[in-house]
Amino acid sequence: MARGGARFIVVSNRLPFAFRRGVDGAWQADPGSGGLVTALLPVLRDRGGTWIGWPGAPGPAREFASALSTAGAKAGYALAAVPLDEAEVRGFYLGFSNEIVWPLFHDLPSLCNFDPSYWKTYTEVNRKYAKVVAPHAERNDFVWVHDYHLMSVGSELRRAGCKARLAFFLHIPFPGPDIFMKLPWRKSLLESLLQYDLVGFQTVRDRRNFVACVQAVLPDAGVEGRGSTLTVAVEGRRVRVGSFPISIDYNAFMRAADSPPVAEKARELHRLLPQRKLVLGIDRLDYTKGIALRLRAFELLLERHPDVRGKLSLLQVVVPSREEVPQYRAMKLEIEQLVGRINGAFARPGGWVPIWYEYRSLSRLELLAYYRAADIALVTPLKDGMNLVAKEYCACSIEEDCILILSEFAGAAEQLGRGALLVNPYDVEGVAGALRTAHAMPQEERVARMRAMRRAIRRNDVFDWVDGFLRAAISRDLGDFPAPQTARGAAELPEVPF
Ligand code: GDG
Repeated sequence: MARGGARFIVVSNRLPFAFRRGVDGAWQADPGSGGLVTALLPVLRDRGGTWIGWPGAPGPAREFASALSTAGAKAGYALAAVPLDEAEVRGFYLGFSNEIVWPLFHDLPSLCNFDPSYWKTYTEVNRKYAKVVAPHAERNDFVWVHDYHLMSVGSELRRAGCKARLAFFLHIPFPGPDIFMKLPWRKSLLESLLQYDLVGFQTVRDRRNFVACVQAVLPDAGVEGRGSTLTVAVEGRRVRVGSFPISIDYNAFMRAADSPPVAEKARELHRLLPQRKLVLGIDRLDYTKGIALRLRAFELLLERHPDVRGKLSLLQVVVPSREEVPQYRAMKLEIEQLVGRINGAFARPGGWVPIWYEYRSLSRLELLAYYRAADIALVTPLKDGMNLVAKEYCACSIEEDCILILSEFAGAAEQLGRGALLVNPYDVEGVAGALRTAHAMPQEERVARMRAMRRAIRRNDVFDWVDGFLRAAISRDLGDFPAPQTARGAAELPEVPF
């Protein structure tokens, strides 16, 4: 039951439900199970909150109304849909979000398609989200907007006269000025972000980059304060800017990894790999993940160090994504050619196969069993906001003797850098060297490193992340909203099914 007072409104590109048509042709909603939903659920329920987003399928809002109210009643908070037509999905989602912001913010400006029509549609669609949000958001309410698709929702809400408290969190990195200045709409975008009361980033580096861009583009803006949360003073307003590294539901992952079905599946994998160490890579098919470079590093390891042949196998899972885009199809082909080349050079009939490659999405049970079975995780994105796979792997390493090889350009490196073997993903010799070090690392060192990482994640899990963000949002005269620590109550809620 909702308590009185300020309401909590979450806005994200997609609603946290998967919509599918039932046998009668009507939409049905299946709940998502990510850490973000789990962490926000207690606050949403406690405050009588609303989650607003695109259902992820074309169609007018009325078509989703019944599925949304049934799903909302079960979930314990309200849902509201922002319907998008195909042209909007093309310009706003596939276009501006994925062809401009995604590559630019991951430091790959040469992959950007700065089509001016994308910016126009992005602004219009952000206005559309704001129109759905506005009737739900009154003066003391708290609106938390998520991610790069929706950077202008705050300014559109202000333009519509919204007086609610507005906060924004960016899940991907924020680039430095050298890269950001290439964006033709850099000033408008920064001005939009500065309409929020709080702007949150994954890492101190992202926050620094943002402040440097503000200073470069808006010389009249003043920056005050020190420590983790700064204040940008602009046009008489004060905007808090902080870093809030996202995390996982550590206890839920640890418990699930310890469950009999996961343990059995992990044992099954080991039976298939007697006397061998398993190196795991799990990535969505994307150019930011550095999959081809990682395969080259593995190849180099096998070429230069014959002693590891037959002793290490790489299990590389690539989760299908955006196969309709030619660039992604080409990337898939490159990965598959490399796997073929490496296995062709080193595999022997009836014996060891260097790379096991799977192009599919794993079930939750398989994912956890792979985490549990792997001796070494190879997480080498070229750039990543955080990278939850790295944290989930550590949480599932319940024997505490596994090794994480982690890109120094993943946000997770800021918290896990003391335990992980940090690598530059562009340096194939360095990655091959880290694999060799991992292969030879004594048990004592493995345990010490893994314990340090598990401690860091346990002490800052996803509930702490929600608390920290809300605390920063309310620490300045933000009245009665909402009691931080409520999120930790999630431990008493039914577990999200794996
Ligand atoms: C953004 C930012 C940031 C992966 N493969 C399978 C599977 N997964 C799950 C993992 C993990 C998630 O997907 C991927 O984690 P990311 O951290 O890459 O999250 P994204 O939402 O893709 O990315 C990123 C994040 O937001 C959070 O702020 O860390 O930097 O890009 O949870 O477990 N799950 C299943 N099968 C798979 O095959 N079931």
